[in-house]
Amino acid sequence: MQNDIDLQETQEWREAFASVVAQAGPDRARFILDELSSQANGLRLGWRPSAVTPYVNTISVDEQPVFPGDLDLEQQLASLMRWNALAMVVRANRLTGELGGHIASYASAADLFEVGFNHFWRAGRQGDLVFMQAHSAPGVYARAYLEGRLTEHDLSFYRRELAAQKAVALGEVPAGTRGLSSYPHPYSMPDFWQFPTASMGLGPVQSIYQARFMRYLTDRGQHDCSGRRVWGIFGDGEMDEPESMSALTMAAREGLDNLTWVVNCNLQRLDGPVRGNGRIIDELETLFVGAGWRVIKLIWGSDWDGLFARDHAGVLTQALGQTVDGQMQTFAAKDGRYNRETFFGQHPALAALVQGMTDEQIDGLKRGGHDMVKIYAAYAAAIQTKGQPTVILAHTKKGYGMGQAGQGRMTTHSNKKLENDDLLAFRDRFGLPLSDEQVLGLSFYKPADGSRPLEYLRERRQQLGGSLPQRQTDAPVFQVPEIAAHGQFALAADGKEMSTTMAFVRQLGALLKDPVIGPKVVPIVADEARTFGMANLFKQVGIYSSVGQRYSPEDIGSVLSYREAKDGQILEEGISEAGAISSWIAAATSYAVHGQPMVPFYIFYSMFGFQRIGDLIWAAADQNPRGFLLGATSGRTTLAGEGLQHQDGTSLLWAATVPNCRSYDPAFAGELAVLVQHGLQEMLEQQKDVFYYVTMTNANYAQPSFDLNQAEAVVQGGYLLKAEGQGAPCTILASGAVMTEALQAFDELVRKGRRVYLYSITSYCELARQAASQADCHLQGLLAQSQGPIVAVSDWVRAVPEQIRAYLPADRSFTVLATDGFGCSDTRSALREKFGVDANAIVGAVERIV
Ligand SMILES: Cc1ncc(C[n+]2csc(CCOP(=O)(O)OP(=O)(O)O)c2C)c(N)n1
Repeated sequence: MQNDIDLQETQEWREAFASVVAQAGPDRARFILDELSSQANGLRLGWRPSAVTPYVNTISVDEQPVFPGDLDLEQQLASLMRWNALAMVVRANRLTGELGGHIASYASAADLFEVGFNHFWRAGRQGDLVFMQAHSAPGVYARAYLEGRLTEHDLSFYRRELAAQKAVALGEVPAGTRGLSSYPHPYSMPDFWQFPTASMGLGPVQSIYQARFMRYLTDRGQHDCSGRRVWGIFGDGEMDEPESMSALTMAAREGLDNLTWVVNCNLQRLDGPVRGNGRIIDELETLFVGAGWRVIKLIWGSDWDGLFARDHAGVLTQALGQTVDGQMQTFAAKDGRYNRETFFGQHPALAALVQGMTDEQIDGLKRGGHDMVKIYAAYAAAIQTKGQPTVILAHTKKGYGMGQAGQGRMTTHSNKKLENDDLLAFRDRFGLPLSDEQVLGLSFYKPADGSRPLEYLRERRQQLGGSLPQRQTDAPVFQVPEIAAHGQFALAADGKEMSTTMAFVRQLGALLKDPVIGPKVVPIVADEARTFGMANLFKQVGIYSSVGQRYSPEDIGSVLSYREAKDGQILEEGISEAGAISSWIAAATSYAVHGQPMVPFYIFYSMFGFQRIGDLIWAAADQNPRGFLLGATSGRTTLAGEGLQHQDGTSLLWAATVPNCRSYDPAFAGELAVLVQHGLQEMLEQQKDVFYYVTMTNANYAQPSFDLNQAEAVVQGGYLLKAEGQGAPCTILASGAVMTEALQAFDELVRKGRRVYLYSITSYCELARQAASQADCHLQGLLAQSQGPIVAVSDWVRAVPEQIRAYLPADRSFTVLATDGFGCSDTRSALREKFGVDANAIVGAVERIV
């Protein structure tokens, strides 16, 4: 900032501008500023307006709507939530220090939650999608308790899901009592939590794509979501996650005014301040404004209004604007006297502002995120915003109300135990109707049924459509067409050469034409559609764009023309695997979120799947998704020239660790067709909570016709492909891309006088899972059809085939040829020779054994 070299001139400009605002109004004032700005740009002054506005509320006192609720009652209720949440965590940790839990986060966010719950967040299938900060979960449970959705017994099993089951079995607690999961986990509490947020950054990115997917469903005429909104309550520290920031511009570009984020800026994360030497609210304001969001700063509570009104010289705004967050945190931790001396004592004009206020009153000055009236004003403005998403930057104190024990303390995040004095002080601070005994015994508190507070709470929720969070899973069943309708070409391939990727794309094209299932299919790509030969779908079904196509594409006359359309079906997410999987999650959970089943097929470079966005896949699994992940160009040696960053030899191992993911490595188009058919039936007809990860490759080779009698075996993990020859027996297990090597080895060994059994193993994972759970398993029956030592060859790491070792007959030796290590750039044959997975290596391995 330059020094003012002519104070008088500056003052004249100021006055002139003030008079424009006063005489001609804000529109004219904005116009003049735009004009001046464009003049400055024309003169190349190198000037840009700052994206940061003063450290005050965006919504002025005059713009503030009247608070429509019973403020006293809502504050009382919030205090009860605070207490019950705290008691739940402290109780669990008195029992055993192992359980963990958080108090300070919800303590800072309680009012932000309460205003949402009482006035904005609508429940039900036409209601809102609310992403709730994970470590504020105790507060959400506390509310469910007051609403009568959870019992005192449930609360006493916070973070003890297994103990609750045992206690019920032993009759120690009433039937129906359940443990409460640490964080929002739909998998653990399927009728309660909707969206997992425990892995920071994944809630924010998913919330954006959920909002966009609602637009997609609406624009395509699949389901009207136009009345629904997405809300997200996130932490300011969480904004450091790359995923949190990854789709901000997309949300603005798509004009997602159905999306509101509330970032709880308590200025602290786990270890300490989010920006000790800076100011997170300013930083986020710049970022979000730059990305195209509306930013509403909710910084100060109502009791500051008078101070600002008297601050004619702007010293208060200036002093606040110069206080870094580390210092602001210290002000939160210290008492009124310290704040008077250290903050207001900086300048006589500041001191004058609080003259007449007691230290207690100074201590009680609220930050905006603790003032329900201000919060209501911000939320109301957010939902009226048109054409852009909104973020509310809410200033709060971490550990609000925890006094000496935690408010603003450096260590408050992990504080889960409070001393007796602190508990009593908490009671007094929030005026809780609890005796000393109840406080020290950490009794949960619930007003009597029929009492005004509880009636009010229930009325509010009734008005908003019922309780939240709430997950529903009922959805219509869709009839899947016969496999012949979309996979006949693969079943009767008759030696035709093609890759499994080509086969899949052809099948997908056919499925898209099915009158029932076709519209439900959601093809998703992250800028690799051409790589996988999907360009024909651009024309066939179009690429979704909320604004259609505003240009004439260069290839307009081509049959493969790049066609964007408002009712386009493909989600082309650009180079964002995090975005593409988030879209996939939105589609794969649509049956639960909207009661409208959709079938997403996300086709990606296999290497950039589990390895790149494995945690999002894990978060997806938590939501019981239904859909297909297709790892194209998979395998360590099949992608040839691309080198070690592209050659995927591990995803099948990752996939095996995800319980509700069925992973497959088909070798032939017919197998792939069967798997897609079976997956569709499981998801759409039987409504099973499963999702599929299926590998595909780009190697062209002869595809045999497929005998549908083997379909069930393909699904279970493998089948005997062929057996020939006379002589000493041997068995080869092969899958996916290296099946071609196994076929060559097969011929060679037969020629050399061996009896050879060749299996196509479509899933080691499925074979092993079944073998681990039942003695009479598919693997056992399968191997009974063959004899001799077993050699497994895989384009994946050794650990993939090794999954079945423990379940093999004791008299059969088992040798694994696999591709552990880094890939490199060369031809397929060179790579297969290097890793020892080519036909020669298979023959050699068999011959070495016997
Ligand atoms: C990906 C990931 N990394 C780390 C954590 C552990 N963790 C849980 S809460 C937290 C701090 C959160 O700070 P902030 O977002 O500011 O929220 P606050 O609790 O202050 O409201 C951390 C690091 C996590 N849950 N997820």
